[in-house]
Amino acid sequence: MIAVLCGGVGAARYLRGLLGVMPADQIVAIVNTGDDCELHGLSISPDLDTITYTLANAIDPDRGWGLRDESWRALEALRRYVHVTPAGSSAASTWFGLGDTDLATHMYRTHRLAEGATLTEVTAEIARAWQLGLTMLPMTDDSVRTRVKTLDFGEISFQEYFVRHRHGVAVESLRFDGAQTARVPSAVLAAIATADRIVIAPSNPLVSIGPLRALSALETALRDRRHDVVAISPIVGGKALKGPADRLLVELGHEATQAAIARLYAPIAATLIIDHVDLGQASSVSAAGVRPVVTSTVMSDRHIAEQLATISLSAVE
Ligand code: FO1
Repeated sequence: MIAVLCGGVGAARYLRGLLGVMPADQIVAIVNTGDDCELHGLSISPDLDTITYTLANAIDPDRGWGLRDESWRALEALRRYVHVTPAGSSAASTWFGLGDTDLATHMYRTHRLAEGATLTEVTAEIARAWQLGLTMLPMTDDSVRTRVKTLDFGEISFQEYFVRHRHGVAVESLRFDGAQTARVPSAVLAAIATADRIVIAPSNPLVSIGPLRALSALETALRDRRHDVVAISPIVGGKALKGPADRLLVELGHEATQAAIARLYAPIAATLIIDHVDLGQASSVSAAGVRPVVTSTVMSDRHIAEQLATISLSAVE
């Protein structure tokens, strides 16, 4: 069995590759919920949804989130109420794109949580409905929310930073609200303890993998398996393929280099997979105490994603 620590888009593409090279029932995806938010009374879990829709081949390929062939009538209808909304109310806010068919997923999740189901249970139901085959586990059933301290707007939610401000504002620090008391489900800890390999998907190490590591039981479990943990760098040639990882690394005192990724992951991963273009940085990865493996990490098609998956499975010595 392979356990994969996941954020959103990069993880979803990696999992699609992994599904091409090994049986789905041998894969456990452990997914960040620090990006989760509550809007219009709905419980939204963006990383779980991005993985679900990608693996079901239902994702909008251009946006990388939400459903393909989506319509936006509900959100457009909400605009009618903008001019009557009292100051301080977010009742008619439309900055977060909730498509008409995507709403069904959030409605189902919200209703089941209100009925007393855990997020783990609801996630399993959603995965079954989309016939994903693999096991998808949220990192916790408790509330953990990534909070972003910005220079211009003070502390805001992750989605306000990422979507409302298009991750274009300067960040001073991150905080994972709730992580100190959140419990890690026993299924997550069992997957980490018994997996043949643990892969850290090419996700943002600070805001996607950071929330998982902020759960001390999960961090300890990973440290115990360090030798069997392979991380895939989300940085290629000093840039993030998607999202603000490069910028955040610099703003938060690291660098957008493989050495910086290796230093971040050194306590929990013995191996780091980096792209060919960064071959020259392999020695700096070794200097951080992590074994570099060099291959193509840009998953521009399914074939490369499968190749990367195969290499990640054999990368542990
Ligand atoms: N990303 C955006 O850039 N703009 C959106 O309006 C947006 C809406 C959205 C709705 C549901 C959902 O599951 C994801 C959504 N995302 C949107 C993606 C999400 O903000 C990010 O991909 C992740 O949180 C970062 O991994």
